[in-house]
Amino acid sequence: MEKDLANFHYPISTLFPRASCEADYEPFALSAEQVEHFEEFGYVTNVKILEEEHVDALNQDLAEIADPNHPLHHLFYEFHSNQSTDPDTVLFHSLGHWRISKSFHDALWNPAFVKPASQLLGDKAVRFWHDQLFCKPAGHGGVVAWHQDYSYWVRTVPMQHLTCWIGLDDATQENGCLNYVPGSHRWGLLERLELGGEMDAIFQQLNEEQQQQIKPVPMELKKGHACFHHPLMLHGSYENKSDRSRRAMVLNVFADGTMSDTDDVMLRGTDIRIPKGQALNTKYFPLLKTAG
Ligand SMILES: O=C(O)CCC(=O)C(=O)O
Repeated sequence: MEKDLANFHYPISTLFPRASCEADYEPFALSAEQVEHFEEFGYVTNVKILEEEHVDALNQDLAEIADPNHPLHHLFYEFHSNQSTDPDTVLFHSLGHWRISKSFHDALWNPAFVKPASQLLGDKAVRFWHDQLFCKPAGHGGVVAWHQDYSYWVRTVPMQHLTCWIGLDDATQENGCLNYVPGSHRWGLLERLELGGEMDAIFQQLNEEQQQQIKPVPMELKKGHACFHHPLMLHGSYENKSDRSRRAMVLNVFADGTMSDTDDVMLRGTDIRIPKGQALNTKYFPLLKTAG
């Protein structure tokens, strides 16, 4: 019988280095300048998270779980083989693969990820929220429209969330890398829109001053490298018309103590519920690192 890996709240393979005390995390710490950059601009980039062997293992698992006939397919929270609203382009997007693949499961506890995450959350304990895969095939990869992550997460309070985007291919402007609008994390919460829809749709919600400040910065990154962003950072990515695929894994976390603000389903595509006012601390939201 195949297992639901959500039942394991620790790494189950030897793929990633292990950290059992604060000193083990230190080699992976961000510098004070990197943390300041995050606070000022809402992001920090070019953080190495994965070695070549990790990227290879993750890409191998990705190829297996992308098959809708995979025996554990029912454990995905969401699985969109194409979330693009443009019939001529493809955007693969999934959530929940940490329950299915050992390498994606163990990547949550990778100290190269959790140490920077805890620093950017103010040295608080880090809890897993959910994972995502965003893959754009060569030639006809679709856009991810400009958006703020927290606009999809308002059922969780307070806002103390963080996103880590990790390249599983080299990401460049040609193959549709992620783009940020630095400083937009101070613009307040905007309305959520269709992720695979019209690229610039959200700009209609901005005032004139904000519109003038839209100077997107492309996050060109070598595979295995990451950028972290604030939950209100305006971000999106353009089409992939190149001859290279652009695969990425995304890890979403929040500071321990984050609570449900709804009695409805917490994660779309599941029946996972946390009563309003209670902390998200059940088996679907494992603790990844204590405060440090
Ligand atoms: O991979 C992309 O192009 C979009 C990623 C994204 O929206 C996110 O990390 O929140």
